[in-house]
Formats: sequence, C-alpha cells, structure tokens
Amino acid sequence: MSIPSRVLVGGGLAAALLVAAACNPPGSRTAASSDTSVAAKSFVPPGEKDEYYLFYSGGHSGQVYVAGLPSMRHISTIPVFAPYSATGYGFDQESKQMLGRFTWGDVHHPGLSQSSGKYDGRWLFVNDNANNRIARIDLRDFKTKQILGPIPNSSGNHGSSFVTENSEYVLVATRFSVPLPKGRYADPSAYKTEFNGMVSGIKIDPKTGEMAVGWQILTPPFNWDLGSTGKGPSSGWAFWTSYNSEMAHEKLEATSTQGERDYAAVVNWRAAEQAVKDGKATMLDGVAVLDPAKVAGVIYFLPVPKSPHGIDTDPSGRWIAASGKLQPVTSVFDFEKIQKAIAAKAFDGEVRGVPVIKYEAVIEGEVPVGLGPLHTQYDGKGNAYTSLYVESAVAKWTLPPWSDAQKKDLNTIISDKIPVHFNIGHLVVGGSDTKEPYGKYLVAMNKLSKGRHLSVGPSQPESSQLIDITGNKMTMLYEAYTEPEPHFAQILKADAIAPIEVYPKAENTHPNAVWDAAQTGVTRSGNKVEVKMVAIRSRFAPDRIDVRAGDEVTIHVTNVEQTTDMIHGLGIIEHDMNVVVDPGETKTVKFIAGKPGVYPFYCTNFCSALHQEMQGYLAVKP
Ligand code: K7E
Ligand code: CUA
Repeated sequence: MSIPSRVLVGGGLAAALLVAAACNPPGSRTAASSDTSVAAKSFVPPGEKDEYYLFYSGGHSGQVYVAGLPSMRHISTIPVFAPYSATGYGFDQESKQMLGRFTWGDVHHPGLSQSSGKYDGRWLFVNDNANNRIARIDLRDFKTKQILGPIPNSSGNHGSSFVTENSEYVLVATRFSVPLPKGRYADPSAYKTEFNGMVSGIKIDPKTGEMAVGWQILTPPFNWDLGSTGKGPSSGWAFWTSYNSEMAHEKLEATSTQGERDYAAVVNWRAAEQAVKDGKATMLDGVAVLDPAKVAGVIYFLPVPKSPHGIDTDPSGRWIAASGKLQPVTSVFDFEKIQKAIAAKAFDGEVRGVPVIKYEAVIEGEVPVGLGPLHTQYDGKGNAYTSLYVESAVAKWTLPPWSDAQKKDLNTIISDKIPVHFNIGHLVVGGSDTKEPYGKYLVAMNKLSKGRHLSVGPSQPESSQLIDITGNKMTMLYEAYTEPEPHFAQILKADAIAPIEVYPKAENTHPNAVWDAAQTGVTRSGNKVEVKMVAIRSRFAPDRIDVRAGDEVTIHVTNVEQTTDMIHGLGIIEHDMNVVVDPGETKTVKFIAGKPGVYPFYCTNFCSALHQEMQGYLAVKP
C-alpha cells in the first residue's frame, strides 16, 4: 500500500517535492519481501543468542528498550525516567530519590560511552527532553545509576546525549529558549532580547561515570536540534543544527521556516573548557557560563540549508552531513575547510558576536538524497545512509572525496534507495558515531506503522525495520514494533560487554542488608517501624509485620539468592507498593501504614514451584 506524502510543513515542501521528483535514483523496490531466504538472515533459533544489542530510546515512555539484533526480539526494558512496576523502579527509596519530583521523561538520543573513539561498553547516557535531565545506565547491570538535572539554564534537553571520543563529556544543547536564569519571567514577545539558549558540557568522571555540569556557552534563542561530536581532525569539536534562527516565538511552523538557511553551531569544546579554566566565565545559577560575545573561539555559526535536523560526523571525523528537512539535500561539510576558514577568518559577518563561517568556503557538496532528509549514518566503508522522512525511504550515498565527474552531478553518488514503512525518523548503523562502525545492519525507526500489524485500536505502535547493508544494494530483512517511541538507538556488539546476573554478596554495602533469618526483625521507635527482611525461595522472613495505623514503615528487603534469575518481588496489597529485588540485592521501601486491617504481602515475581506460597501479613492495628 502507499500512503499520501505526509505534509511535514507548509510552504517550502512543495518546492522540495519538485526538485527531488526528477532525480529518483535507480534501485527503488518494494520493501515487503516474501522471499523466505531473506528470513534466514534475521532468524536466531530458539536457545541461540543475538549478535548485537540494540538500545532504543523509549521516547515519552521515559525508558530504554533493549532488543537483540538481528532477531529484533525485545529482551528487556530499562526504566530510567518513569516508574516501572515490572522491576519495582520508582517504588524503592533510592530510585524514588533519583526520579525526584517527576514521573516521566522524554528519551530521544542514547549515547554509548567511548574510549579512543570506540564504544567501551561501560555506560549508556540518555537525555530527557521534557525535564532537562540526563541519565547514566551502567552496562554492568543494565540499571540506571544517576539522573542529573534539571540542568540549570537549560530548557528542552533535546540536543543530547553526545558523548566525546574519550567520554570526557556528554555534550547537550537546548531545544527551547527561556529567560535565564530559569525562574525569571519575561514576556514571550520579548523573545529575541530576553530569551537564550545554551550549550552545556556535562563532565563525566572517568572512573565512576558520575556526571556533573561542567560549563555552558550562552547562545541566541535558536532552537538547537541534533548534534554530533568530532573525532580525528574534528577532535575536540562538536556540532548542532538549529531550526528557528529567525528567533520567532509563535506559529513556528510558518515563522521559523522563512530563511533559506539556518545556523548550525560549531563548538570548540576544548577551547570552552580552557576558557573556563582561564577564568573567562561568569557564574549563572551556579554554572560557569561563557558569553561568546566576550570569549572568542568557542563557538561559530555555520549556515545550513533550510530547517536542518540531523548533523552527523563521519567515522573519519572529516565529513559532516547536515540535513535540511525542507530541502531535498544533505549538505556535506569538510571539517578541514572549516578549520582553514576559521584561521583565515572567512566569515559572513557575525550574529551576536559569533562569527558566521562562509558557507561556500566549507561546503563540499549538496547531495540530492530525496525528500525530507533527517539523519545520516555511516558504515565505515565510505557509505552514508540518510533517512528520508517525507519519502519514507533510506538513501545510500558515497562520502567524499568525489571525482570531478561525480561532483558535476551528485545524483551519481546515490547508489541505492530502499522504501521503509512509514515516515522514517532516525536510523542507526552500529558504531556509526565511532571510528570503527560495524556496518552489517541498519535499523530504520519509522514514525508510523499504519496497519502493517494486527490492529490494536487507535493507540498505534512504532515500526522498526531491519536492513542488511552488507551488499551494494540494501536488503529489507525484518520488521518489529515497539511502544512509543524510539527516536534514536545505539547498537553494541554483544561480546563487548559481560553483564553480571547476580550481585555478589561481597559487594552488597547496604547498611541494612541481612543474610539469614536470625538477623531479621522488626524494631519500633515512636511511630517509626523498621523491618529487616530476607527473601529466599520461597518465603519472606519475617512473614508477619505488626504495625499501627499511621506508622511510618520502612522495610529493607534482601534477596539472599546467589543464583541467576532468582528474582523476588514484594507487593503489598492496597499500599501501592511493589519492589523487585534481584539476587544479592537489598532495597528499601518506605510507606505509611494504611487503615486498620490485615494486608497480605506476596512475592510478585514468579520464582519457584512454591512462589504462590511466598506471602505474609502486614497487620495494621487501630
Ligand atoms: Cu525524533 Cu532525534 Cu528527537 Cu530526529 S529526533 S526524527
Ligand atoms: Cu519469590 Cu516468587
């Protein structure tokens, strides 16, 4: 079936449609393949394991989904910014404290930690666009360990999480601009003068991964969009696109799409770090902020055709592809030329003290990829893959250097195009943002699934499609569905990590952990009741807790199992409480005992033949 071209925006799109219609490359074909030999390529037999992890952002679910490649099987959900009763996240004291006052987040761009420009398998960072936060997941146990934020002076943490090549920083930029510091009121009609955006360097402790806000660079109120970090020749630099360099504050659909070009930010983060060390920053809401009008050399603007979205540095670090979603081209910039242009001051004026690099001095070519280009990924073999939102396709093209003949007609570098279903947003090739991409697979993350699955009513899933990119032509292998909404994903070789499956007893430092029934017990001090409890197949000790209505009850429950998959839960009837405790783990829950009565508690995670018998009573006396 075909769908009508979804109208992404008004005006400029019609022009875009006209331009691209003339240059559809050869190789287009239907995506739905009934060729069963293709099925073998994504088939992972029962009992066998996938070759790669796929870490999907869970969008406004606030979570991260983990699937295997090539099977596309969903393996687990890592709760990050929202409570998740399946793992008891957001119910125990520690995770509650991490979540703070928020019960949701909007995860867009997961970023794996890197060492020497390669994934090191230590951490996965994810952003929260909604509440200006960033979280760190430890890949040793696949658990969220830290949530930083709300980041001061930062509103709409969308241009995030871009990890530098040695995980020095997670670099983030603001989608929204507000009067700063946050909490200050200004009328939105004074947007251009009173509102500001920000680029932030979130410092990562190299040993522990602990994040802290390092420094910030003040920007005009453009809407910063996607970003990417440099490597090789662009080591120490980072890039963000923006929409709305018009600095409009209402009816953005029309008002922010007036200019033929918007600005990308070209940020020298090493220079920013140095400038802060040199005392050139001013403190704003507790953060060292650099004003580029006063501190030269930390940020430049680069014109990019119309309302760009993605900006992606290639594995060599020399080529930077930015896609103007309202123009059917992807602009390829040469970072070597960018450096020369900066050195030679090849500027087209400045905006608020920030030099604007001459487009003509640094553009390598505008590649006519197709309609609605958004994001680009690389396979490390000289090929680039750009998602085409409006066209519902992926275009494959060749990175520079190009021959003179190719330069004359850049249509000739487009080597393949494959339809996807439907309206693709991001796409991911394993390791595309590293020096050594895996190639092999591409996952298209499509915004609409439009009836390609069993009907589930009005709430529709998103669709992901697995594409084999090992040949000259791309091959559609498989498709799967996820809950809303993967924006971006990261792919990691399965053998790059060796997660633990049991918390070793020796590592449990919880002050109230207990390991056998003799150490357990209930103690009272005033109206506070503290319980030390063990969970073991198939009982809780103690299995009776006596309290009075209104008591503040704290239970420290230790799962003393040291066997993989022996997980116990503690659910308390009518107390909105469920905590799930992994082998060797201790969790603390705190609640106020409810109305008088007897409230059974039970193990929520099926653990043994006598799992059903794993229960007890919270006896609440009047
Ligand atoms: Cu959905 Cu990266 Cu937030 Cu593009 S973003 S599509
Ligand atoms: Cu313990 Cu079920």
